[in-house]
Amino acid sequence: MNPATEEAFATVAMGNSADVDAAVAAAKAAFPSFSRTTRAERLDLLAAIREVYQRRYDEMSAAITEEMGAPISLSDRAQAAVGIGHLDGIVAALETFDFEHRNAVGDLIRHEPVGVCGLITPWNWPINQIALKVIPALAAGCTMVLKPSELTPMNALIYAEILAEAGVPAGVFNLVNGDGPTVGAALSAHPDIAMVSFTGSTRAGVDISRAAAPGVKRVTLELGGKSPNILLDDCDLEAAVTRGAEHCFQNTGQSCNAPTRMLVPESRYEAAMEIAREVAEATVVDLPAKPGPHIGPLVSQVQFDKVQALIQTGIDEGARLVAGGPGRPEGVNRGYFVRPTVFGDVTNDMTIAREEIFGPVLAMISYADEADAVEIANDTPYGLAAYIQTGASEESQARGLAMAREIRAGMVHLNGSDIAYGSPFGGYKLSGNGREGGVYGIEDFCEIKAIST
Ligand code: TXE
Repeated sequence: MNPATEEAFATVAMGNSADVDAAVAAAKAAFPSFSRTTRAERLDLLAAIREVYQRRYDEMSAAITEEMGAPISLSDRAQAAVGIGHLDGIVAALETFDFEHRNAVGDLIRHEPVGVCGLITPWNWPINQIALKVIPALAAGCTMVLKPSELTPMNALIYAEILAEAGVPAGVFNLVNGDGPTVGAALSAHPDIAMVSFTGSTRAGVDISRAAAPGVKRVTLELGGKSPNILLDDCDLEAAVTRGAEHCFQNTGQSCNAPTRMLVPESRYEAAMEIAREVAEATVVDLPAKPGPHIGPLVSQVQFDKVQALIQTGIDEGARLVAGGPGRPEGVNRGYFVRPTVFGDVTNDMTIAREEIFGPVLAMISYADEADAVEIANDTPYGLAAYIQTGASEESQARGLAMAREIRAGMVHLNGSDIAYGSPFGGYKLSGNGREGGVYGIEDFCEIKAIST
């Protein structure tokens, strides 16, 4: 479905457990030979994938826009670009990855590919999440079965063609489309699958862990978030609020690491809400196919209903509606478009401060002092990302860094900086386990063997 028009534009077959069995059998048959390939052979393979991906870049970008509604400029600049960025991060890690060494006590320590992997991915940054699993699995020497989100199968089909064209040997990579309860559940429980790597909701992550438990499979999970964005009292308020609100609205709020809770010192709270209101009202909501910096629709009716319900809950629980609100933007009567929304007077116990909304909804919370800010930031069941905005002085930046060490989250971004490709991506608490990207991503797909001689 195209979420901007609510019309189907393609038909894709839904797989079933027999398809999973066939795909797993192919991956199992390919494992002995692929797991013995050399580092150099796998580097060549990744280079070939990069080249074909570059060639089909525009097709990838257009597919993501059509099936999940990201504006084409975001797909070009980010959604499709991360497919190459993560590949480069993994290639750099693979070049020097420590597959075998003798340790300090004289034993031989080997990293070996874990086996046949089940990869289950969501729809919000679809090729990002596929690349973050397929590329390190290949780098480690694993074979695999991918089940992409049933909402975004097209980019995954293009990716499968790219891998085939690049020369990935038959059976190494397999794709089965289908839904979670059928194909996802069959992969999670399959006796010939050694590891499941999942990105998606915490609910599905828990189901997958349960299904995988009897087989004692390795399960890595990248789940939801409710990331705090702490503005210190000496930051440039205009710049920090603008950047924070825009980031929260980016991809229509459908990012696991979105800075959804803005923590503002009491003395600057009213001013910050006014700036956020201006940003929300200046944020254009428009068709994904149009070029420009606007935001597009949510991915589906289900997500639309969820976001609408949570906006209403915010109002019902007494938060102050600063901008936006329920319903579609004025004049829009089809597509899963929602209004960029800002809530003030939010307390951290409100539903909109605790649950992942996955829409363009910013919750603004005031704090008394730094200790209070850290406490509120950490008072969440999630722990994926956090953001800290400081003043320009060295002292202020040092204060930000000291605060970063106190935050229980997998990634902390100071002053708008980004985690580089190759650094670990993942979370604490209900945000998951394991780390994707770079050397950590390859390690996740390896068993470790000690050989005493
Ligand atoms: O996710 P699901 P949904 C969060 C976000 C969003 C909510 C629901 O808050 O509003 O989850 O989104 C597969 N066994 N995130 O319902 O169901 C499913 O087919 C095996 C955060 O779309 O988790 C798809 O491939 N697999 C997140 C994938 O899981 C199962 C990104 C994701 O779908 C399964 C997406 C099962 N029992 C949503 N049930 C992030 N971390 O970025 C579902 N799936």
